[in-house]
Amino acid sequence: MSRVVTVAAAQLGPVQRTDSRADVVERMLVLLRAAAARSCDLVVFPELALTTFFPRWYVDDIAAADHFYERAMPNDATAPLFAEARRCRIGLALGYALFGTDPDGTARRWNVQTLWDRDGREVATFKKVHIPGHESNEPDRPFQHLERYYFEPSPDGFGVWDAFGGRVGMMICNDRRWPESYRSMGLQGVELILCGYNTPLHYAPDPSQDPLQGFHNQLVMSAGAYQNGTFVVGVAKGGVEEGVDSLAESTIFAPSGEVLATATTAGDELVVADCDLDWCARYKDTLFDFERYRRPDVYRT
Ligand code: CDT
Repeated sequence: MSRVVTVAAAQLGPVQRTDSRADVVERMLVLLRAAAARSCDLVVFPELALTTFFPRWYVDDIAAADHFYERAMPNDATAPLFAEARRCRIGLALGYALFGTDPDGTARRWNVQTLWDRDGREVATFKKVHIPGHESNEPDRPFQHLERYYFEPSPDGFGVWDAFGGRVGMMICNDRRWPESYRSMGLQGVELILCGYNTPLHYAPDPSQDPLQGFHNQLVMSAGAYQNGTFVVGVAKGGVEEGVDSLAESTIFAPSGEVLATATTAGDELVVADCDLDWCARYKDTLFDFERYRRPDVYRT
C-alpha cells in the first residue's frame, strides 16, 4: 500500500493586531481550498497562527493578554476551518495559544500545535517544549520576545503518533533548533515532523545572527531530517508583522536532508510536496539504524 502523504505547508504572511480571528480563518480557508485542489492529505499552519505574535509586547497584568488565547479547539472562530477540512477530507495541523484552568483554579498558558486527521478526529495536541526569549520586560529591546512570560514549558516532551499511514511528531519553532527534539522523536520511529514557527529576523542578544536566520533555519531542519531519517515540514508566519520582520522560507525536507519544496514569498503561500514515508526506511534501516549503530552506553546526557 502506498504511503505517500501529500503535505502542504500553509505559510501565513503577517497577522496584525487589528486582524480578527475571522479575518485569519478566511485566509486559512483560501489556503485549505488550494490544498484540496492539489489533492493534499494534510495542511500545516504556523505557530500562533490565529493571532499576531503577542509575546512581542509586555503587559503588567498577564490577564490583559488572555484574549490572545483559545479556550477550546475548535471554537466559534475556527469552526469553519475544521468543517471545510472535514468536507475536503484533509488533515489539519495548527498552532495557537491555549488557556486552561486546573481544578484548583490555577491558570495554565501553553503554546500548542494540534493535529487532526482526515476524518476530523484529533490525533494529538502538542505543547512547546523549549520556550525561548525572556521572562520580564526588557524595554531596551526594539521589541520583546516574552514567550517565557506568556507560556509555561511542556512537561510532556515529544510524542509521536500513528496518523496518515505513518509515525507523525510535532515541535514548535524554537524546538527545531535543538537536536534533542528530533532525536527523541527519532527514537520513537518518527517519519514526519510538523513544525510551525515565528522567527523575527532581528535577535537582540546577538545581532550578528540576524543575517544567518535563513541559514540556521535550513541547517537545523535539514540535519534533523537526515540524522533521523524523517521528513520535516517547517511552516512560517513570515513578513513584517507590527513592524517586526520575520523569516518566511517555509520548507519541506526529505529524509535525505534535501529540500523538496520551499516558499518564494513572505506572504500567504502553499508549499506542497509528496512525502513517500517509505523513503524514511532507506535511512533508518541503513546508515542510521539506531539499534545497530548508536552508542548510548558511551554518551553522557
Ligand atoms: N517563536 C520562537 O520560538 N521564536 C524563536 C526566536 C528566537 S529566540 C528570541 C526561534 O527560535 O525562532
